[in-house]
Amino acid sequence: MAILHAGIATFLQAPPLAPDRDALRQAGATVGVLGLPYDSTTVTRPGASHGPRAIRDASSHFSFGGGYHLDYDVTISDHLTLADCGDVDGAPGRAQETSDRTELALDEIWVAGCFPVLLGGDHGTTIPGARAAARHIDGPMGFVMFDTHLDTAPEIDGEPLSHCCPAHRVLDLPNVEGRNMAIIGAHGAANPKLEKDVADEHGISVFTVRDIDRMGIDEVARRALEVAAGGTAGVYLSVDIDVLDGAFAWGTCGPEIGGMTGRELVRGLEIVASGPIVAMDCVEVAPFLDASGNTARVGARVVIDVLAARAVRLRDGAAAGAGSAAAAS
Ligand SMILES: [Mn+2]
Repeated sequence: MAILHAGIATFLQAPPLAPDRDALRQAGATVGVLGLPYDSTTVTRPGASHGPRAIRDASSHFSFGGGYHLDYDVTISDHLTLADCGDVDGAPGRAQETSDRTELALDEIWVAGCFPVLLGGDHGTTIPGARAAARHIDGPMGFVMFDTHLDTAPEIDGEPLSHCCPAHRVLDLPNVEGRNMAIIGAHGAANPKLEKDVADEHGISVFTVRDIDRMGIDEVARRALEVAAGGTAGVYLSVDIDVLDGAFAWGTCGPEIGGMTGRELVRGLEIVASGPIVAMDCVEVAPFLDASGNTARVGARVVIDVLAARAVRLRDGAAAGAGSAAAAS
């Protein structure tokens, strides 16, 4: 293909397929990409509901050569067969109904033995994503979240599925312990004291931007993976694009100065995704807040990098654990 953005705008030009176990199995899919165009729980600037389509569109810029990634020296399509399962049809104003519909679609992707990739949507997207993962893996689950915010709020004005609550809902899961949860890149003036208290009380490992300055991203990412993978059957990975400094990705609900650099995120993802990741999401890309299109492009790279890391694991024979967890459910 000469013009990279020709054809149907699926993720990395994967074939569009319904989130249906039989269709996915028939196609031999090993990765199911699902969008959740929903931002009804956002407490400030909305727009992340347009994230999935913008990320798909931006992904076309990386779609040549079967997804060869120079950093990893691997071609994604040599080891993974992607299917784009389209978007969940959310229920405007009804977060619970939307979350339930998302879990149903994810169940199909899991039962088909595919690695689920969820494109948000606001950070409430992680709640059905992690709930589905926790149901389908065989044993305790770990959790790594890249985020400027702790997102451990118990509820926001009575709404437990708010985009300020994903880490708390993960904490509520029967097979997740706070000691297996790590947050990378927290910083700044938009973290309520209550959320810090919740993280401390439950023993969540919080690695701030200052920890990254002090220890370096390699050490921070290595420790986060150790926390999440130690004694668990797999790790759920959530990436809030706002973990980056606002200079790198301003098309998001709550960008802030003082965040991670692009290089730190690239390196952090490489290390964390070298571990037993069983499902992932990339959230809070709000394309209308970034007329340049760059934030969506960064979101696409986040997913592509994790897929490249997964391809490397498969090539090197280390992903048997994650694969069999999906196949067994
Ligand atoms: Mn955030």
